[in-house]
Amino acid sequence: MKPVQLYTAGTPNGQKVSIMLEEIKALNPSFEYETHAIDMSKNQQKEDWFLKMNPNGRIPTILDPNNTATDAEGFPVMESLAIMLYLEKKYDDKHVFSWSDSDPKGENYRNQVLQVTIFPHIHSANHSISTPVPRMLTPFLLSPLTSSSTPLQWCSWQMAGQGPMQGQANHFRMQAVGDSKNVVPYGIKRYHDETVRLYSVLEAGLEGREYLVGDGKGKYSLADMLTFPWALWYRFAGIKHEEVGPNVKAWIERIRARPAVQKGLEVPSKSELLKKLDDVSRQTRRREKERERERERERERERERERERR
Ligand SMILES: N[C@@H](CCC(=O)N[C@@H](CS)C(=O)NCC(=O)O)C(=O)O
Repeated sequence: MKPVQLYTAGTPNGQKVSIMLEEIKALNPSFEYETHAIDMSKNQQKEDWFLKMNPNGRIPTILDPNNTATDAEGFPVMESLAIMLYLEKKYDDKHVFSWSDSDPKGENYRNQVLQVTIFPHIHSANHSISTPVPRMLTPFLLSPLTSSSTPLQWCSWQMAGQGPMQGQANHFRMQAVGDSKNVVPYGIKRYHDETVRLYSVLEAGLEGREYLVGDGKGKYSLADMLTFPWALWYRFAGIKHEEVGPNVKAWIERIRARPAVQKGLEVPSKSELLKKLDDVSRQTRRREKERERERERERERERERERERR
């Protein structure tokens, strides 16, 4: 087997794919991949050689030299979800990170997938619509029939909701500030609030569960791999610690504990920003504990005063 070629940069979209490649490698030691770091500050993703593989000129992109059915050099895949579905089909044949197509109820699942998949696009296209996504998703999340469609639902939610919205929140906060005269407060607030709303959807989806999809507490799947890197970077988009619920935070830690995830996060290189985010998280946790201790001391003082009064 030849190594799959990965073209990436240290961003959440890139990390989705490097995490999946590391997970596949952990399953199958004969599987290999090679990384090509793309320097986005030099716009390498817009160079001709790159556009031949990915006409959209964005990372991540893979080229699979083991698949020469349509091109002797290999099969190029763009778009993180398409890449992950491709990798899953080709290199996770035991469906460790997904569910089998041979399920007799598969056609129903696919139909449900289509119903829900189209829906989130409405809200990214039309900002005047306030979407009842939790209500739409609830019957599917609760149904025991949906274990193979729910990964796609969550994947669509990620691709059409969390990724674009948090990406815009991030853009307005981190990149648009340089052109401050053009910054529109409405835009900043719009994307921030929408991202916070999406985190509440994620929080509800994780209620009583360890992973997004599957029976019982769920099974770690590509839906988690796809959603996790963005969730990990929430601070980068200006989402505050207290705007993210406890289920999401616990899920982030659970996934981050996986060795393949740790390796995948360091592709193409160790991120200084991620280290800074970690430091901020540690400081916040410390401050939260201090505040909790102070509240406990205040409660104790109150009890003491109550005793003295009696
Ligand atoms: N929907 C795409 C988004 C890819 C994307 O936005 N990539 C960004 C980095 S995270 C990029 O390549 N930006 C450079 C550019 O737009 O030129 C996916 O999921 O793969």
